Amino acid sequence: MTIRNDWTREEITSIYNEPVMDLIYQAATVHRQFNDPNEVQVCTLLSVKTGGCPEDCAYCPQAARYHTDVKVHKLLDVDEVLGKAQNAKENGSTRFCMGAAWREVRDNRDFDKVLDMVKGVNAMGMEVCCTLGMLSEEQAQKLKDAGLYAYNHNLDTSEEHYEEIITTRNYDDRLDTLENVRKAKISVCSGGIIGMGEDHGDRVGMLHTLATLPEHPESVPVNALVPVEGTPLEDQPRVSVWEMIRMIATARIIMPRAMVRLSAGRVRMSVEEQALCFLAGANSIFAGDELLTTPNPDVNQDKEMFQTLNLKPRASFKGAAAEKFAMSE
Ligand code: SAM
Ligand code: DTB
Ligand code: SF4
Repeated sequence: MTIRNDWTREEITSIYNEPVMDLIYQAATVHRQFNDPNEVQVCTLLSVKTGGCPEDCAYCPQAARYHTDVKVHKLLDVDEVLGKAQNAKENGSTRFCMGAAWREVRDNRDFDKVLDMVKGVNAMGMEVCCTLGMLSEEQAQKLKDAGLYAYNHNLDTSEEHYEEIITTRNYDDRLDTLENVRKAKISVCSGGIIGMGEDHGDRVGMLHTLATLPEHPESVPVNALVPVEGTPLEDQPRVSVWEMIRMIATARIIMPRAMVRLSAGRVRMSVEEQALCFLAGANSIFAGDELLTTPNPDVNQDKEMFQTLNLKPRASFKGAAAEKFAMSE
């Protein structure tokens, strides 16, 4: 099977709409051709700067304009972050992702601190990832020079639905940042959220944009909206697990080498439901009691799930990204 960047919307629509059993079977088959289906990467997230964000992303508890319970916090100290990274490593994580509630990176002392965090985590031998908002080509290069392995920047939804969710920036801004990340030879992590009032066509549209980029993202997070009180999307109904499965399976089939990450929303899923997501091609989770600001399953519950399903934690620097990008050291 070859890697294709010329998928049409129609092709993706017909995959997405396959009967569930056929869809899972096809995704599982593709998954096995490219990955060890019993391996799941364990990653840890840390919010290094929380809340007070000027953007208006309708899903986000960290936007300053919504009244949520998030505890606003300025940028953490480098030592504190490195301590948490060390903890994450000891708990089996092989990727550490630092998030900041910024619209964009600015060339200031906070950015210098983040560069130090990146250096420190890279020196621990973990894949280091950041999600800091929009980024220029020069800033991407600075992060690369500090040892950044991956950059997360989600498309979140389709281009058509984007303005229903965010008005303070547009889809092209997002795509420009992804291009800047690519140019700096940083591994690209980009996916989205379901359950924000989009229709099936929007989901297909987002997957189509990702799968027809000049190169597929090496990492595609699939999030289920975590509705947070105080945000415009607080009353959105919960998405069914079958919709998560359709997203994951379709992403797996059209971007076979990507890491497909079962991201936000696990806290409301049973082990059985998560197992179906792994069968459909998800091969990564975020572990730890919190994602950035919202709850995540208990670490011990996840350890038990790995035992029950005989899953092996996946090592760092493996797969499509590792072949393309320099490893740590
Ligand atoms: N400020 C940066 C940005 O927007 O790119 C980085 C941090 S932002 C919190 C990272 C991602 O978290 C968002 O793109 C979105 O996909 C996800 N996210 C935020 N709030 C969420 C929620 N309530 N449910 C699911 N995913 C969420
Ligand atoms: C992604 O797609 N999901 C993660 C990670 N990338 C940065 C973040 C999910 C955040 C969920 C809401 C919160 O905890 O604040
Ligand atoms: Fe800010 Fe990112 Fe939240 Fe949007 S998603 S409000 S940019 S922290």
